[in-house]
Amino acid sequence: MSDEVVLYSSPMSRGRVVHWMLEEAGAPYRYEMVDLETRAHKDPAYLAVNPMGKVPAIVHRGVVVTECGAICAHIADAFPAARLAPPVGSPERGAYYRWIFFGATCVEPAVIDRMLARPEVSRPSALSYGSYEDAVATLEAALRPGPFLLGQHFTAADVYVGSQVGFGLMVKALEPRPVFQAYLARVQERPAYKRFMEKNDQLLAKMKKAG
Ligand SMILES: N[C@@H](CCC(=O)N[C@@H](CS)C(=O)NCC(=O)O)C(=O)O
Repeated sequence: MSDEVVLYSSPMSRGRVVHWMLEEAGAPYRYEMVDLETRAHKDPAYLAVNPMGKVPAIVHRGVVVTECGAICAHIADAFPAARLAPPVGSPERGAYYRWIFFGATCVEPAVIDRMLARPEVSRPSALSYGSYEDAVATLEAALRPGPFLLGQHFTAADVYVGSQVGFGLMVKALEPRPVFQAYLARVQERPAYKRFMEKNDQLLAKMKKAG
């Protein structure tokens, strides 16, 4: 079976996280454009891949994987030569899972709720992230020792959480605290990030020209 990863994505979407991850992993991949402007993500052909009608999704070794955090974790394991995940069962693996899941269940909803200025809820303790302030303070404390979430070793957790920090700062839903800015600058210096950005810009230009 081919080891090629098929990435269904759009250059202005969360699919950017997975595109960067594929470059970090050195994985063979094919980019399938799903144009959100033309609502291609709601076409029956794409809904057969991801019934949520959302990007990104990947198909790898015959299996569909959705959800950016899960995709990053899967790619790290499937392409171990890039050493983007600590060994299964190691103490570091626990921390690695912690920050990927924290990204998905705390950072992302806290940042999106703030960006959308969603009204306060009557029972914040029922929210997975509790309060925006607690989620952001916890993220800052996790990033402060540096250089990466797990210390010296860059992992898939940094691709995922680094992408969220980048998005949060861009839309001003995260305060530009020095810890966030320094971490973002560090992860964006990586050659794989630069390769991804260059390819993403080309895809964006191609999409605009076609549309
Ligand atoms: N939980 C998903 C979220 C994916 C998502 O919301 N993607 C957006 C683009 S950034 C989308 O496809 N939106 C189109 C829509 O919902 O109609 C993940 O982490 O991958």
